[in-house]
Amino acid sequence: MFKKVLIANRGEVAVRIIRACREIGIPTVAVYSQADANSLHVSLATEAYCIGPNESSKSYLNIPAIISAALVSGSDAIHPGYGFMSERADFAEICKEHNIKFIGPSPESMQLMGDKATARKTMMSKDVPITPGTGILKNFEDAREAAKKFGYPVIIKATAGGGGKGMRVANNDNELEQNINLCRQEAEKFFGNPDVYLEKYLVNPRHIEVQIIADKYGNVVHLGERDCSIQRRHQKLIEEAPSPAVDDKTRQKLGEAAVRAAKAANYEGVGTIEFLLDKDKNFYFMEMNTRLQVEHGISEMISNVDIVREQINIAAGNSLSFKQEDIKLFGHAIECRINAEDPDRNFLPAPGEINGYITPGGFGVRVDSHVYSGYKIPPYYDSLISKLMCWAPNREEARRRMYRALKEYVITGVKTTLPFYQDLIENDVFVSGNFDTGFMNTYKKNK
Ligand code: MV4
Repeated sequence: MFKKVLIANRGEVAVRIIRACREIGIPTVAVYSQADANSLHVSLATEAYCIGPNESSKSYLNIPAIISAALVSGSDAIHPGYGFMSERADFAEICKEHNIKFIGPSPESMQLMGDKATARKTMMSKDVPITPGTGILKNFEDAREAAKKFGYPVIIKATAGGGGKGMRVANNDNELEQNINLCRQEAEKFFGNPDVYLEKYLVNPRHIEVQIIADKYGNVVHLGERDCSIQRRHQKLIEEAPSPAVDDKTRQKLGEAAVRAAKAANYEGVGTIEFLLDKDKNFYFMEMNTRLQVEHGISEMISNVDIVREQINIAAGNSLSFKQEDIKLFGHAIECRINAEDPDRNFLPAPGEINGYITPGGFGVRVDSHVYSGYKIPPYYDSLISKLMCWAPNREEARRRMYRALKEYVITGVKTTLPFYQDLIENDVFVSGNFDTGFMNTYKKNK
């Protein structure tokens, strides 16, 4: 096992990882920006190093500072959490050069999945269903012919994009030409790679993702799916596991496809295969997230697998401690991402000092957070305060437990999204479970 693990992250995920390390018995190293000196991850870790000023670019994205902290502290592994360095193949490579284990997949798997056109080709070769689409576009004529074949609408995607960045929908030939040009310009500017390709555009699908875990010996196990359809501008708001739209047969097929996808990428570690699901229960590979995800906790609740503990174990070279047939999914879990944002002002970030804080509790309730009463939410990073997760034997009981927990939760001093969720959780469409990625476009708060 590792001697010491450095956590190259902040906030609730840093706390989550420190807790897992402590339970395994590994000393931890926190790194923090000046703005985070009073953050919980700093006090919970065995040691802590300030790695730079407030801005992420000078601290949590500052590779020389992070590597220096790892070397000075004698850390033999770095956990990147999510965001920041978590999907940076170049960072994983630098870790390797310094004999530090990057807790995640190899730089090669990250690169393969980071390029969407290559990822699609890889999936196709392993019979993982993908949406009808093209390879990298060579000229406009090819694009127009492909669009004619698939039928409008089509979506133009930057091969270097992902998570909703670098994509545009086109409804006719005119929009196609315009949007290909815009998409190429943006892709060049943001990713340094102008390559784009086309896919047939699925209108309001569900976003379904499958959690997988792979060890370095080629064993891959999935933990079922999460439904993340309720999102706003590609920010997930509420997630649940299992999906109300996935029956046992579809779950089996999704799981098997996800395992094939991970094997195709020669994947090691924890990862997520993202699919779109249409009304006829057809699913299509979208992308693979080669990191621990924010919403991993709801999969933990229904599978009883400690995903972060398992992730660290695998990175240390151990084999998976269970087989697919050992995984029995039980019950239903829902997560609300509680943010310091004003839901009445278009979710405008609302940093500031939390002056009162009472968390909900009780059976089946979990709150993952780095905040406390008196904590000042800095304006420099994302505004996640906590993840409130509720488990129950079935969806309706989990939903009612979530309603109860949301009503118990007190956060004062800053505006939060708690009232938004208290309303959403009672919404008829949400109650029915019959929603898709278009949900937030039609959802209106009825005051
Ligand atoms: C799509 C799509 C429809 N058709 N691809 C957005 C995030 C990225 N992972 C893929 N995305 C989409 N790709 C085809 N061929 C619709 C989306 C999409 C979406 C996907 C999941 C959750 C929310 C979304 C919101 C808008 C668009």
